[in-house]
Amino acid sequence: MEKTDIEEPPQKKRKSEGNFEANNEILENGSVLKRVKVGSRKSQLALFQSNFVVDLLRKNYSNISYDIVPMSTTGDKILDVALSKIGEKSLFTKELEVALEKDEIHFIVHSLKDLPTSLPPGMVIGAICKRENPFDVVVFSESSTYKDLKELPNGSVIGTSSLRRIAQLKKLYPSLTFESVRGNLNTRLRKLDDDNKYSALILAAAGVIRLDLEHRIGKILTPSECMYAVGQGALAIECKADDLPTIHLLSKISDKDTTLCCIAERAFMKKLEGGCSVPVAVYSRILNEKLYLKGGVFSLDGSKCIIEELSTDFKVKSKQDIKQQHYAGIVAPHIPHSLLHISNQLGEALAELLLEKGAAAILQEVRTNS
Ligand code: DPM
Repeated sequence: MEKTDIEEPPQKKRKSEGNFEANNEILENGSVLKRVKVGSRKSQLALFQSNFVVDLLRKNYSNISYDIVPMSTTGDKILDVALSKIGEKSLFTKELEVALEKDEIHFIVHSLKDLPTSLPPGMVIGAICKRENPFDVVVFSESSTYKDLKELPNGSVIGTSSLRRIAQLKKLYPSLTFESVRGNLNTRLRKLDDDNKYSALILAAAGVIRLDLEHRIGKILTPSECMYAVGQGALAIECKADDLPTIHLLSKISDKDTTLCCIAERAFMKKLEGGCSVPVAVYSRILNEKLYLKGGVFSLDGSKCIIEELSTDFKVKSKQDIKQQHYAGIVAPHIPHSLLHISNQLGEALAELLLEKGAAAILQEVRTNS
């Protein structure tokens, strides 16, 4: 049976896939990438994450040598102000991206949730690795005997500067007080254990687990208590859009399901025009070839919220001619383009649904008041 042009949109895109194939051969010979430089923030977590990615790459390309180049960023330097008050979008990324632009490094390893949905011109997310536990957790002070937020006495102070966490938890636990706590993970834990000020911290499980502090997790928050930040728990690797050898190298360590979930989450965020400092939260998963995305927008005290869920079937083939090259900054030449497209559409559709229900007014109010 002959297939029509319209039923076979992926053919068109194969052209660029062909280029990636060609680069594979060059790469296997080691003639293009012999020495790979990896830009990283200097924090313990960032260095762990960069080393984690290098270890994954080494398993696939053992003949390449890898150097990690640590750098300080604006976000690392300003420690006394809550993140939502600083108001610059690429706080933790700018200095690293300048080095990437100048070809001083091949790529940067980021926590995906710290990457804005619009990257600087010429930059893309070349791969997203398999997601660590995406949920938030409660960490109690070392001397605490409490096991859940609901047990804490009225007025207990919870350390977090995330508007997303505060909004969702204030709604559930109006008697708790939330205060900003900055610094890297170990500094925060020291403040929790030594200061007597905080009863508990809310942290991303992923960071706690990566630093081998899993034993400090008091409780994992379920999505009905606190949905997570867009991209939370996933590592993203940023590189130049035209650096095909690096994009090919990275495709070996990309995780398909994580990439599709994160495309949906980021498309949702992008359409809502949310940034890392607005109370927008998600929960996504892939089950039986279906992608589910739940998303919420909250007022600062959580008293107003809009939460909806949509799903999409990966078995239904998209018949559209897909021209898009990246989705909220993400490229994935090794994943069928129709799947990337469907995931992106799901995120946008969910954002549109929330906007229809009044999300814009809530976000506007948050921006005026925070
Ligand atoms: C972003 C937020 C926070 C980080 C806001 C949010 C938390 C700030 C705070 C966008 N980035 O989540 O609503 O608690 O004061 C950050 C962490 C990780 C990456 C630490 C954490 C590790 C987990 C990961 C900070 N960025 O959230 O506990 O890689 O996803």
